[in-house]
Amino acid sequence: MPADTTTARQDFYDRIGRQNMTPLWTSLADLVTPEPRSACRPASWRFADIRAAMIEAGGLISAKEAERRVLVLENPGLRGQSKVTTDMYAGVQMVLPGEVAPAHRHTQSALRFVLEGGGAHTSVNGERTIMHEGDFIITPPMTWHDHGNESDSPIFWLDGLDIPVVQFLDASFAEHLGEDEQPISRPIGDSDARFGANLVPVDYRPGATSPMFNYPYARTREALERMRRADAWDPCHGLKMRYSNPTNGGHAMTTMGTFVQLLPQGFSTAAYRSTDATVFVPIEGKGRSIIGEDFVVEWGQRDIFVVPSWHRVRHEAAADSVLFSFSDRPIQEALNLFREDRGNV
Ligand code: 1HN
Repeated sequence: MPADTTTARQDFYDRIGRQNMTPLWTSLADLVTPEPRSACRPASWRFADIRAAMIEAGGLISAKEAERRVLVLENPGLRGQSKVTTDMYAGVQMVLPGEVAPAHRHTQSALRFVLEGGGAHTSVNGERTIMHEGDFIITPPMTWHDHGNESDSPIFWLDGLDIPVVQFLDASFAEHLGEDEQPISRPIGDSDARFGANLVPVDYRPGATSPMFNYPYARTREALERMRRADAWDPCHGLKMRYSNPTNGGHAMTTMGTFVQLLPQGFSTAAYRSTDATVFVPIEGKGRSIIGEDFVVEWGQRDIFVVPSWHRVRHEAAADSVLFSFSDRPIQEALNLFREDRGNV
């Protein structure tokens, strides 16, 4: 290209730039890529490291002063943005015996996955539930929620929120109740009684999110154990289940998909990739996962790792293992953007 053309173009770009215009032809190839191209990287955290840092944080600030004492898990490719993937947030929260995390509500949806401890409670929209290891608990948009720990040991859980999605949409609203605890209007176990027995109140009409808010691990684990007898292993997933809204069969929440899978000892999954970047947490077992070309995670119980969009993953279970995971899959499905590649198995 002649030097005068280059100069003329640059001069043009500079002039239109002052009018808030820019040429498409210089950036088109980066805007519309033939495959997902993400700044999100494969990543992993050892629970032992998170736990030690959390105990240290416990000596520096109370749950109440912090409002939520959480260590944010930041994707190494997205530092400074409070993102575990491009559009999802994750953190680990600790509540010490006797502490409370005061009541508030916001438009962001939250999930909790209990990593260690038990006997603490969380209250959501007027109902309290007791948290046990492996329980999956949801906090739908604008539901009041507060946490407290009456047990004699610290409790740790994984928080997953759709913060980057809500941020992108400029749709964040939040309120403090001004009390540590919200008023409780229903007994413990009420939503489980109404919606957890293949029954619904006669005039109930399904809403956007699940009316079940605690999916106890004891029941999840039992279901997986009973299913393994059918010996119907999926080459890519082992035995993988999706947490559902029992009233309409959809995802438990509108923005975050949540899954649990059993990989028996010695099982190696076939390579699989999908467009939903996924956060995994083994709650039982040990093994390793190979992400993309060469990222290897040796994982044990409660470790956390990230598989970015369209990166192949293979899991190898060295012991019977149960993996919880979450992603933005409901959003991608709703927008007809979800894609997966099972490598023909
Ligand atoms: C939140 O409300 C909780 O309620 C945890 O436990 C983490 C991160 C960002 C914004 C709100 C909770 C959060 C959060």
